[in-house]
Amino acid sequence: PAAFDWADPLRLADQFTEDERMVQESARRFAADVLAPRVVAAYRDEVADAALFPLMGEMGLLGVTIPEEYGGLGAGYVTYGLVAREIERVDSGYRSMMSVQSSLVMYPIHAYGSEAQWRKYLPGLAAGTLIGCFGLTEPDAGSDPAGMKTRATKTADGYRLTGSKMWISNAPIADVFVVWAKSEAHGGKIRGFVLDKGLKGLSAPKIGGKLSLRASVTGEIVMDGVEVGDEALLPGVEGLKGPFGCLNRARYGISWGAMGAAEACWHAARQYGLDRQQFGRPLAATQLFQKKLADMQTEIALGLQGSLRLGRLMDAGEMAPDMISLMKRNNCGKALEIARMARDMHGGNGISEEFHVMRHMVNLETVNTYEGTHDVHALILGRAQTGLQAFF
Ligand code: TGC
Ligand code: FAD
Repeated sequence: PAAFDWADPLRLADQFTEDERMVQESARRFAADVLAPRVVAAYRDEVADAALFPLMGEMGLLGVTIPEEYGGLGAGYVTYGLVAREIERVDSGYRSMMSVQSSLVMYPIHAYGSEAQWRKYLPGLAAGTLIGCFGLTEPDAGSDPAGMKTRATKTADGYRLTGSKMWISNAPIADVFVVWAKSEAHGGKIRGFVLDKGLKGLSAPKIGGKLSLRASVTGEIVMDGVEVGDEALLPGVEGLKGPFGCLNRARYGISWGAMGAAEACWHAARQYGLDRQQFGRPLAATQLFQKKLADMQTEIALGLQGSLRLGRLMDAGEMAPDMISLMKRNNCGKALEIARMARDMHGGNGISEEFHVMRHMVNLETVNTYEGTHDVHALILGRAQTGLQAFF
């Protein structure tokens, strides 16, 4: 029989191309050399370091799927997933910074934008000299974004935007704001706009007091009659399928990222169990400890294999959004359970920042909630298999 690699039980790595492996390796090195040494302090002090964007850009980690002509890597969705996995192995907040920039800002500008918008924004976003954010959620419209109140009214040569967005990753440090609003000139349909920092009436105050995702900054976007020209409109899409088209990519990346965080917790718990002696033997020699490790290994191996299958389908142009709900929901839920288990297996040390598992655990509470909560994705899957709408 073939050898069994406990860390890669189903030989996931055999299924990547040489190019995919190379990008994964450079993302892993970047995460270990640049992100890991700063994460404990960044999390403790709640500092989102804007200087990380140009460093990620230099490594080619921003806009992995965007064509090279606009500064991207021109690679596929499996490569993008592997980058998310490696970054989130260190911290979900760092993956958030990367995935908002790539899937929620560069993707809509590329997929729905004009050539002028591509040229104006994509190279800077890919280099990380521009930071982007994505405003869909509002104080009174979270799981139900169709209930948004933000309005765009037509002016002589553009639009006036009024409303506020809530819980927006990167907003306080953003240069570029992709925001979604109901546009009166388009029959009240949802349209996307790209706003530049510094516009009159536009502000992005930081949301303080977060106990999760503290290495990534989150803010509001306040639009108090912000006036923009016609060229700020994203011309290529109308309706909720605009923001959802972006969310499909980000949710898919999160399915890989959450598994990266789960792997970090699993490996830490295994090592801790081998090192720590109680009752005269390693914790890892006990049946309960081994059962937990087996559960972690199994869920992670299956989760990664599912994300890989989904990535291959996306690269082949054969993805259905419900597949993404299945993988985002399951991998986030399993990662959260694994992180909680790893925290427990570390005993008292598990609550210390030095051991990382509790930081992953509280981060994953956010990851399980944003981009569609665990239950909202259950309702999407329930609707897909019964044909019955259970949202209201
Ligand atoms: P519904 O009737 O289902 O759909 C309305 C229109 O949208 C289209 N659509 C999609 N298109 C592409 N991909 C998808 N996944 C799509 N889902 C829906 C649909 O075809 C329809 O189009 P049309 O042309 O027929 O009008 O809409 P609904 O209002 O019933 O939606 C319900 C629900 C629950 C599915 C949906 O609203 C939902 O997914 N809610 C969750 C909201 C969410 O995910 N918010 C995320 C905010 S961004 C964020 O969290 C970023 S954090 C990032 C980070 O820091 O990493
Ligand atoms: P609610 O929708 O009020 O949900 C509360 C609870 O009710 C949940 O358990 C939910 O599952 C449940 N629920 C809701 N509807 C139903 C139903 N019909 N049936 C049964 N149960 C239901 N948004 C952005 O637009 N851009 C960002 O960059 C962004 N970044 C974020 C960063 C962080 C740190 C966080 C915490 C959030 C971020 N979000 C962002 C917002 C995020 O997408 C929302 O928090 C999420 O979609 C849930 O919305 P809500 O918080 O309003 O919760």
